[in-house]
Formats: sequence, C-alpha cells, structure tokens
Amino acid sequence: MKRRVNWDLVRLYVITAQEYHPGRSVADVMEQTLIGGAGMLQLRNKTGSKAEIAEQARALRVLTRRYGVPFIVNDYPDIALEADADGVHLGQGDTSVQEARALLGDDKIIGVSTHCIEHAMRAERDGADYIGVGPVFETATKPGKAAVTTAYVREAAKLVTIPFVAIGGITPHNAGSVIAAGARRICAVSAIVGSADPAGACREMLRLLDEGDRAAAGAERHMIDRASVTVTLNGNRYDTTATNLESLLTELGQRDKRLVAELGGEIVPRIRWQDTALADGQRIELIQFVGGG
Ligand code: TZP
Ligand code: MG
Repeated sequence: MKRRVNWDLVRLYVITAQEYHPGRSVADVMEQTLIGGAGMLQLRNKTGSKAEIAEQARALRVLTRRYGVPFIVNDYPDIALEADADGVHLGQGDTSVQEARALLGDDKIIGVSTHCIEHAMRAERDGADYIGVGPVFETATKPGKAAVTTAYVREAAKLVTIPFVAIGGITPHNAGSVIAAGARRICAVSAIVGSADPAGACREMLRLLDEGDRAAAGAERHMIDRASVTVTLNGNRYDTTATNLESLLTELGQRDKRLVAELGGEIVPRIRWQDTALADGQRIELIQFVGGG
C-alpha cells in the first residue's frame, strides 16, 4: 500500500520535545501518549546530532509500530528513510516537497508547516500529504513566531483539501476554540509531553475533538432539518430554509412592509421576529395593514 494513512484515526498528533520532561525518557513519554490515544507521532529534535536523532528515530519506529501508529521524522528525509519512518515533516525553510519526494518516493508521507493560506495552497500543489496550520497561538515551543490565530484555521477548514492539523499553543483550555474554527485534528507538544500525565492529556484532547464532532453533526442535522421546514402561510403550504420569522419575511420580500405576523394565532411583535424560530407545521398569518399612521 502506498503512503496511505487512515486519517480518520489521526485526531491527535503528538510531537516530541525532550526539554519538557526532564528526567523522563522520550520513549516512556511517547508510549504514554500512545496509551492515551495519540494517532500520529513525530520526532522533533532541534539540538541533537544526526546520529542521536537517527537512534531516537529507530527506537520510536519500533514503538509506534507496536501501536500501529504512523511515525514522522521532522526535518530529515534521510533519517526518515533510514529508520523506515512513515514520512517526514518539512518547514517553510526546509528541503522542498519535490526534493523530499524524489528521495522518499511515493510510499512516504510528506507534511509541511504552513503559516498562511498561500503556503497551504502551494503545499497542496507540490504534493504534500498533510499540512500543519499554525502556530495558532504564540508558543514557547516555537518562540518569536507570530500567532496565525483561529482565523487561519477557519480559512484552512474552508479551502484546504488535504488533511490539516492545527498546531501551536493548543491546550485543553483553548482547544475548543480551535475545533470550533473547523479543526478536526490537533497537534500538540508542550500540553501533552509537558504534562505530568501525558496519557490523560491525550484523552482530554480527544474528548474535546469528539465533542466538536458531535456539535458539527448537530449543526449539520439542524441544516438538513431547516431545509425541510414546511409551514402554513396564509393558508398555503410553504417550504422554507428560513430559521426564524425575520428571515422568512426577508425571503418573502415582505420585511419592510407594514405587516402583522401571527404565529399559531398569537401576534408576534416585530421586535421578536428575529428570535422567533420557525418549526415544521407552524401556521403563520401575515396581515397587511393599510393606511393609518
Ligand atoms: N510548529 C508550529 S507551532 C509548533 C510547531 C512545531 C510548536 C507547537 O508546540 P506547542 O508546545 O504545542 O505549542
Ligand atoms: Mg523544519
């Protein structure tokens, strides 16, 4: 099978950072994240020698294989290849996707860090398999890098067609806002590997992602329901996607007319139109009044 990851299983992507867990080994902390449900792991080591990084890569390859989780090496396509990792992750200033692809072939995953939608579009065109979207918030893990905010997450959710992970300063306290902006996958470093309980931190992130899924499914159901609302309007059946009386009147081009709206026999004052929800089967009477002042 070619570099295919089951992205449905990748909700939480965890990256190593030894400096956040002095006294505990990378293997131990990363195994805890796998126990907690991390769906993808990355080795990121900005200070070690290539020999050290290659050794860590080999150890994490064995560990991730035991848990059936994809494993990515940051920065070094050659180490990824040598350790038989599933792929490599590249920053904007690293080797190009094309060069990494030439070395790794089609069987490996290539991820790219992006900080704006132009980066994202380029990564897609270049054949990246996934992108990182961030840093969403400022973070000590990548000091001096401006936050892209949830505005970029929202843009990515609309426009990016390959899987993306939101990254940068994400913790269980702010993950809700990132998920609400449209992220289905989160990547985190300090909030997970810097936690005294990495497995618990993973479970909490996954719980928030599940909660986001349920909210999104609810919103979708709501939209489907909305599409099929049928009301009786002045005695006639009328199908509408309007969600409230105000939008119904706008849809009918009647909003600015001198009207009285009656819903189920009760007059609804104009000030309440906006928050009067429409429901299937409601009877609405619109009565024009003329003259007077
Ligand atoms: N790329 C963008 S932000 C970041 C990387 C590697 C660091 C994220 O770390 P943390 O600790 O989750 O903020
Ligand atoms: Mg890099």
